Amino acid sequence: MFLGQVKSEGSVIAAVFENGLARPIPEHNMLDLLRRSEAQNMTLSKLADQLASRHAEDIAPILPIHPPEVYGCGCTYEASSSFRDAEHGTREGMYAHVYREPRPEIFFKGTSRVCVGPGQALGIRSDSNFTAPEPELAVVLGSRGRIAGFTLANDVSAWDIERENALYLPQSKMYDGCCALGPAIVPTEGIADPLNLQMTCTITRGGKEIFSGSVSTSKLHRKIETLIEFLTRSNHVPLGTVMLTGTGIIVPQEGALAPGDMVTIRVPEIGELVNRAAVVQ
Ligand code: DO4
Ligand code: MG
Repeated sequence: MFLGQVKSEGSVIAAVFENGLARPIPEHNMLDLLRRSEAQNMTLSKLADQLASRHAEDIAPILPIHPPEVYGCGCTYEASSSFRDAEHGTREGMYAHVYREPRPEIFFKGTSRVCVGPGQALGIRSDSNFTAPEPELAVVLGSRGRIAGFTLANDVSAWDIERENALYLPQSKMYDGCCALGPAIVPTEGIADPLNLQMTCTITRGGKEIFSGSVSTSKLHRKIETLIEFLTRSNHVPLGTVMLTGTGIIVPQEGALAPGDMVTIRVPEIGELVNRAAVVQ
């Protein structure tokens, strides 16, 4: 089942997506639905199916959830840590250390304010010359770190700013439009093995593909439960928090995002997240 949100008569409401159409869930947004599924001890899929209108409408999906908090995990794939060590000018092996050690890298990515949904503009900082998409599997958390579902994320980041100095990481990671989520949330019960998903990413410019990459989530070097355990240690994240699990696809400098570029991230079991890049002034 594909769950998400739509805009209807000026309000954001949850919906079930089927065959390109939406079955709205009146009087609930995705956070309400999550809360209610826990209160009623019912799976998200069962509750959504029970509450969704029988009448399917042609309404486009928007941001599938308005997360109160978003976190990113880093250097969880070898490709990300070795790329960053190779190009970074500061401490040798800093990223390999994080890849290897039991404690993962986890950073605050922002709130729903910086998130964009399918079809919305991804941000490029006005002071960055090398902003890259980071295609990632994202986990939607219920209360007490329970996995409620999975979605796709683009942890778009200003790599030149991160490269200049490691202490600039928050500026490379957090700004308007820095996190795309969607197109839908697949409830936990709908993904047999989150560590066996094939992810692809393409960037097209003027209709021409300038980058294409892929990775299997089997290359994720951590258990998702371990990432959640560190995230929620002494940090009681609220229901609806989204955690990005790190990128395994690295875009070369030639693929640095330019305004108008279209970024597509795809996992067949979750869908296709498509966003156009735009400079944020
Ligand atoms: O330390 C830099 C961030 C790494 C990251 O976001 C990733 O590996 O996905
Ligand atoms: Mg990332």
